[in-house]
Amino acid sequence: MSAPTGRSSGVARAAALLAGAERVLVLTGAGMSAESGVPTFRGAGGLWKSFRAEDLATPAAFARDPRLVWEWYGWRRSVVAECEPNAAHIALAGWCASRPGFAIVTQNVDDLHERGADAAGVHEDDADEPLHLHGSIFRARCTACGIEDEHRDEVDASSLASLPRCGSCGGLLRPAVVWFGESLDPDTLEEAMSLAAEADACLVIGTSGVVQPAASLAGVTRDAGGVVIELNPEVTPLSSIADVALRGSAAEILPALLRAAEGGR
Ligand code: BJW
Ligand code: ZN
Repeated sequence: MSAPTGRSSGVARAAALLAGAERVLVLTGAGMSAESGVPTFRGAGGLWKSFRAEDLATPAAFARDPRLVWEWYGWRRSVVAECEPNAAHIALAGWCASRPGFAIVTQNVDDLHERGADAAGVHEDDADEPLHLHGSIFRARCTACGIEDEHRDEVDASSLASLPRCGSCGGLLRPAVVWFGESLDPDTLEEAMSLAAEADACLVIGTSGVVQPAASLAGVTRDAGGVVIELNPEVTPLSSIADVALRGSAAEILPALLRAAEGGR
């Protein structure tokens, strides 16, 4: 039989690299949730095609018009709440469970990795929570005292007076996400950087690889001697450092890739 070519050989090579890895960092971006129905940011149909980041995803935008920003996040929360984890979230959660060296670091502010773990029947003691580099759309932080907590209540953004307020000090709450120009939570970033440096493999799924510092994690693994595997239908700036680049969708390719990796252990 001749050697496999094209996508199947890419999957086999990537599976072999994953099967040989003790520690794996899985870095996910908006493409991971695209097949669940969550809009991505860039590219055709992306949020930044219809909305200006400067008006909605910067501290200055919130200072200028918190009602507008909350209205947009309220809409996005309702979109995510209607979505279900896809086959990629579920397969990934099952694969990472009970493997202490495997970690998910996500740029996504949705909760589909967590719900994917539920759908895969993963017990919460068996897997680390994913690290959310850019925060969570279902958490809010007080702009006055800094207290942050889960916040899933529907937001009434019809007026300034109706916006959510801090239960402790009465200050205005804001979405607990990381906007452009804001620093990532230092502990979360430090943990992600350590995981990247220690990883034998960094599996990068569904990110355009243009937003820093998240995009630099794959390079940290590579510089420390690990391999990089990219899964994305498009070429990205990270493709050039990928040992294997799999071109296709996360829900289509990831379950098969992880099954193949499991078989090779
Ligand atoms: C599929 C698929 C399928 C489709 N299957 N795949 C160094 C150099 C240059 C600039 C900077 C730098 N350091 C900092 C900056 C500035 C800035 C930045 O990076 N700008 C660049 C855009 C130029 N970074 C910051 O401001 C960060 N803060 C920071 O660094 O603080 C210190 C500092 C401050 C100021 C100056 C210097 C230092 C914070 C970044 C915060 C990003 N926030 C957002 C919004 C979060 C909240 C919210 O959701 O509302 O995070 S922006 C948006 O982009 C969101 C995402 O997490 C992030 C990344 O997007 P992602 O996930 O890659 O999605 P897309 O849409 O871009 O790509 C989707 C991909 O999926 C595509 O490739 C598709 O092909 C693929 N795909 N379907 C698999 N089915
Ligand atoms: Zn407060």
